[in-house]
Amino acid sequence: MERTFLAIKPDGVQRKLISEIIGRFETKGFTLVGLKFMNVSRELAEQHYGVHKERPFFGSLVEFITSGPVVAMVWEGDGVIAAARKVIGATNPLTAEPGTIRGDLGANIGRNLIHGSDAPETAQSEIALWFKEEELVNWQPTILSWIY
Ligand code: RTP
Ligand code: MG
Repeated sequence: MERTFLAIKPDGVQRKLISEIIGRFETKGFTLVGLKFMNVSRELAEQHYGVHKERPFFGSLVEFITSGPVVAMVWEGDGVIAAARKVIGATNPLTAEPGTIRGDLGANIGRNLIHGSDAPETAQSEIALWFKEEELVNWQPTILSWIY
């Protein structure tokens, strides 16, 4: 089954939105297989956002993601990579659709609450970057037969 990497960014943690955000993926029907509350080192931040290295906002992006604890997660489900991006909404919360996390709860492109992997390749590399294999829990909730 497909897996994706999601992280509640420091603004989501500071604004006490952890349960609100996690709840949206739980109630949707996806399965949590990895979860940790952690500070992000500069090295991890620079690797995670390496694709944006040449962009003007790279420095502030790294500053922000290392500014306080984040909730790093791996979620599992059919089509979860693209579906989670839909649940999250567009990068800029000001244009993100109502009903999405960013559309409902955010107001600033630099403070958009949550990260989600954007493709199968990035999901795979981000999961490997943030989690050791033994930190992931291989399980299937029995309720799954009611969803699939
Ligand atoms: P993320 O990687 O955090 O899930 O966000 P995303 O895919 O929706 O957006 P991406 O293009 O990957 O950009 C990464 C983060 O950089 C910040 N950003 N600022 N023009 C700007 O000022 C600008 N563009 C992007 C956002 O915080 C975005 O989440
Ligand atoms: Mg991205």
